[in-house]
Amino acid sequence: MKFVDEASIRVEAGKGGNGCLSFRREKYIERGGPDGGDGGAGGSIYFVADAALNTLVDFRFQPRYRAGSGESGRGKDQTGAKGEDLYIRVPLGTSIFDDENEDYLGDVSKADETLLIASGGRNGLGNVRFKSSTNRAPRQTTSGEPGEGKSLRLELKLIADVGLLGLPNAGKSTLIRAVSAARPKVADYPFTTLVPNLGVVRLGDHQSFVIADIPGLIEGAAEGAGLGVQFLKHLSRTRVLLHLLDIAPVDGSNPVDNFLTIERELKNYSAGISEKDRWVVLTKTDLVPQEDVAGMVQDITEQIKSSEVWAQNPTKNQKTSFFPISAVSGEGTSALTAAIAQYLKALEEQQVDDSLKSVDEERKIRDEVHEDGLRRRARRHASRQQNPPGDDDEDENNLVIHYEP
Ligand SMILES: Nc1nc2c(ncn2[C@@H]2O[C@H](COP(=O)(O)OP(=O)(O)OP(=O)(O)O)[C@@H](O)[C@H]2O)c(=O)[nH]1
Ligand SMILES: [Mg+2]
Repeated sequence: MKFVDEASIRVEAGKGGNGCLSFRREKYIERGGPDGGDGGAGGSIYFVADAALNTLVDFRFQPRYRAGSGESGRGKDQTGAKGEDLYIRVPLGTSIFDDENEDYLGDVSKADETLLIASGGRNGLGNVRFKSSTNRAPRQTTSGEPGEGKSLRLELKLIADVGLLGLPNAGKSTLIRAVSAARPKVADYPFTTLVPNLGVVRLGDHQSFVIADIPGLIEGAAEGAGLGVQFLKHLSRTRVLLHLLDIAPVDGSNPVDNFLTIERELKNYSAGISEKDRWVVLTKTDLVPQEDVAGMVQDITEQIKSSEVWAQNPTKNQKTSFFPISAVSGEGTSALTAAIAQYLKALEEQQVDDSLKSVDEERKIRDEVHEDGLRRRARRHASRQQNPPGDDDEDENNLVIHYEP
């Protein structure tokens, strides 16, 4: 299963400035001749790859982009200033398509790589340009040309940074709904979630991360019981797992036992996954009297920390490992997302130094995205020609997160 982030945007490069019609007029100089300068060229629009971005969510809030127009030329043969170029920052691996004819326009895959996407309009010429031996006083100028305008579709294959796990009904889907634009179904029966959902959590301009909600796990999951195990592999690329634990389960079960059940399954399933950083999130704190929350959290925390499973948890020394939240009242959710963002940022900074291993992996992923994008494009194009618009086919293996402008 692949997760694809999409955004539709409109870009308009700047118009070229008009040429100027002017004649030199100075005391004692008669018929000074033409001196109207050229206009400035319109600004162009470029994409530039930014390693610090990892989703297209910002484009949801700003779907239109314009570069500066060139200024008109002036007398005394002065050229108008060039319109300012616009650089739009996109995550590494973003593929760009023309939204109208489905043409593939390119992608940016290395940090700071730029791609010209819409050229600024050509500048107009001033009348000084048209001077000739036969026409000493030309009144001719040309206008600046409009810049290129394009409707674009951006695509990015998303890799979840954060994975949610827990028993059915632990509140995974409710949490992802509370912190992102994802809208998975929520209900008070187990196995509400049948396929993974991805949510993009946005913490302000240029800061976002991706969180994956997978179906609940149950005892025996590692041997195939329930649904969850086939989705565990999607968590293999996440950087931190949140283990969600209902603080007061309606079935009367003990949260600590529930925690141990899931941890055992993880261990049985794969060493790789069970060694991932893991935080404990105690959910539904609004269901217990407020004055009891702190005591219960402390109690559960202590019991978990004294368990054998916890002793083997490689992240056991982290101070930030326990988060009480209520996705319904919102209590504790921003503290959680802020801690995740900070954690991911710290990891990113570390990886700048020792990322050689992941370079190959990233390249592979990008190649995949690229080819995948082309295939999807071709399919969509074919289907548009066969079917009336609106009958869009989406590859059933791709889950698309599309931000409508
Ligand atoms: N009061 C309260 N109820 C919650 C909270 N979070 C989830 N719930 C309820 O718990 C039930 C299960 O929530 P889901 O988010 O569907 O749980 P899930 O972990 O996604 O469950 P599965 O998809 O079945 O694995 C629903 O009835 C939710 O309304 C919370 O913070 N407070
Ligand atoms: Mg769910």
